[in-house]
Amino acid sequence: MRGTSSFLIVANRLPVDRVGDKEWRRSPGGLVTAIAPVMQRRDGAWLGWTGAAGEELKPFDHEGMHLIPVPLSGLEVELYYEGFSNATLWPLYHDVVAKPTYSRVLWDAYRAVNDRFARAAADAAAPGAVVWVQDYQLQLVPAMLRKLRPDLKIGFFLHIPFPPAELFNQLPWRNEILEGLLGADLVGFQRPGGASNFVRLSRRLLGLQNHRNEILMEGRTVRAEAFPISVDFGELDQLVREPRVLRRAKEIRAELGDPEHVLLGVDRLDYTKGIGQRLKAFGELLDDGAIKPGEAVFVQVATPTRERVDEYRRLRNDIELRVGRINGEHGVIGRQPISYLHQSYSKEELAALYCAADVMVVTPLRDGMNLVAKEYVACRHDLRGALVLSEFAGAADELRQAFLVNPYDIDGLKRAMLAAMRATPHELARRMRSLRRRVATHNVDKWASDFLTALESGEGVAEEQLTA
Ligand code: ADQ
Repeated sequence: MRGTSSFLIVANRLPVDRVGDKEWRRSPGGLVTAIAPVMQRRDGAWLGWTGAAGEELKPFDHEGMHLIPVPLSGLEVELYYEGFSNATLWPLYHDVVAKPTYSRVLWDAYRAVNDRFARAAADAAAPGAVVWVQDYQLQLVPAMLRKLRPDLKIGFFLHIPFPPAELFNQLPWRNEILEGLLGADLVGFQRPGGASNFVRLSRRLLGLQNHRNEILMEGRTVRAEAFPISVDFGELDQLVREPRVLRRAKEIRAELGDPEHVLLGVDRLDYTKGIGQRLKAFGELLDDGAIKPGEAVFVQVATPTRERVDEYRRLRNDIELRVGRINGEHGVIGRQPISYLHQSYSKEELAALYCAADVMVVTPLRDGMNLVAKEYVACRHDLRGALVLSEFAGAADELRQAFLVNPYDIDGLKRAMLAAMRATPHELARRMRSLRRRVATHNVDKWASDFLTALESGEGVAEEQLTA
């Protein structure tokens, strides 16, 4: 069977969230923003899960995008999504900052769900279509899809880090994962290090030959390359020039008691993000008297995420305990040094928070890229504001003028936070100007078009070379 879509995105989730019972809303986030115009231009479709277990829906259209739901049962959500994706691959690919679970039951579910996605993609794609598979939940799809539809051009992009051999080799199914990815014509990573880890592992574990970043696989060439993802710079830059956003930013500072310094963290509540380390550093600055009570407020926005995975429940308790302890020790009636918000916000409210913050603190222990760092930069056309950034975030490769830190080094983190608070306006403007130049010229449109150009310019397999 051949479908009709000449451009297909395959991702764990569809790019929409449900509002109420029947309505859909486009999900926030760069991926959708970057890809929506390409989808509209090319008669594209997006294949993914709706987010509700056990739901079987027919394909539907939303804001010019054709959406094809792939169903997942409650058990599959538990084993494939919360299990193999988020309790095995996620911690393994993030430097094992939490211990990965290795279980054959989880692996079987991962394989079965990947197979379902591959079959659905094979049905939806037009002859010779371009199919772009996204992220760690679907690493087996490229090879499964190629087997069903060798006529397709298949790209894969990994949003999280790709680990070195010392870590990847722990995985009992390491060869299967590599073979799955090698089904693609182009495998994209956030950093060059991820691409070279992949090439090296393909050589060592599968005995494949390569020429630089090109791997020879069953007579085909698979390219591995870095494409650092970014944000919609223009959209954010416009948004923060709106008077209502600036008013809201002023209001936020007033609500916090107009302290001299507002520090901000914005993350999914994930153990890779180094939230505990940054709060510890801030708490110690208060303990040491380096920051006077009332002089600085730390706003930590921690979006709820993966709440059914044990490690995430433990993390939430740890963070809340730490916040409670610091506020208990250093707060006064009606004023607390940490404002902790376990909530999601609209793009506009986030933009106002970015404008209200003097110091943005981004301290992941490991992160594929980290879009929050780039969003902050895009929001600071006033050239004020300092970015404290972990050297273990992919974004650190590009944002060299940030205050770079090793988040495991609490003293170093304290020094960087103080330096950021005390920097002169001249120094802040110098740093921010350079950061903004980078994000403005390397925005998310460029990421998508660089990837697709590389995918489509690669040598394809001609239809007549194929045997049925
Ligand atoms: P994430 O781990 O989710 O992404 P990040 O890149 O920071 O991390 O993206 C988070 C997004 O969620 C940002 O756009 C941010 O604005 C938004 N967000 C965070 N908290 C929010 C809140 N409270 N309310 C509303 N929105 C909120 C994964 C990888 C990253 C990689 C991206 C994209 O882990 O390393 O940068 O994919 O490839």
